[in-house]
Amino acid sequence: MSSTLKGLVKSDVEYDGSNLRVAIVHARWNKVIIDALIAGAVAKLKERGVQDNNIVIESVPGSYELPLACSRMIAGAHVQAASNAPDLLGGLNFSGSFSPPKAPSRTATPAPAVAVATPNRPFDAVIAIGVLIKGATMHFEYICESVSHALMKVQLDTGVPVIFGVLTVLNDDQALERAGLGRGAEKGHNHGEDWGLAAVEMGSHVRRWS
Ligand code: DLZ
Repeated sequence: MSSTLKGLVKSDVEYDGSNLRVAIVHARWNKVIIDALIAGAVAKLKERGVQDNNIVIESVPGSYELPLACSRMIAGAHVQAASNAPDLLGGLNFSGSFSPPKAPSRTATPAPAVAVATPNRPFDAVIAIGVLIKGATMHFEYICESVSHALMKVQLDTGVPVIFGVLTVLNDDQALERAGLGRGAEKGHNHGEDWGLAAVEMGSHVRRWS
């Protein structure tokens, strides 16, 4: 096996995503690059068996909005899941600023015995995708710093993996190369693919650890 000094080493395990539910929340700034990153992430989610109806995609204006969107999507899915399928929440811990899930309504559809591909199940992982390109002012530094810290806080507060799919680059070419759209002979590597794989791996780990 060849060894590389830098970059991600492929896992020996092929994680199975067939029973996972994953959200992708993306910014709309720098949309051409964003679209390629989303396509890369979705391709790898599907390759690992995540079903179409278990991939939920939402957009927000810019990267600064990503942490709140991730937080609310995680909380919202838990609340919906609680009212639709209470037993699916059995093993989950809530911490931080979560309000407790709503009590299930008496008329709710009886919960399935086994977790299956259903809308409203809690998310096993969320991928936050944004592209921040340095400009002439300090905007970039402030947004990068606050977004990265806030996304880490969301995953630690909720216990749901939040994959850091935010490119923080110095120019357009760096962004294009990291989305597999490089303008030179080398198109670069689409990091969205890594994020899709990371979501399945972390979603699987957290299920096992819960
Ligand atoms: C304002 C701004 C700037 C200058 N640059 C970017 C960027 O490169 N990538 C990105 O995702 N968003 C950018 N934004 C928008 C902010 O993230 C945010 O949407 C606005 O400040 C509104 O809160």
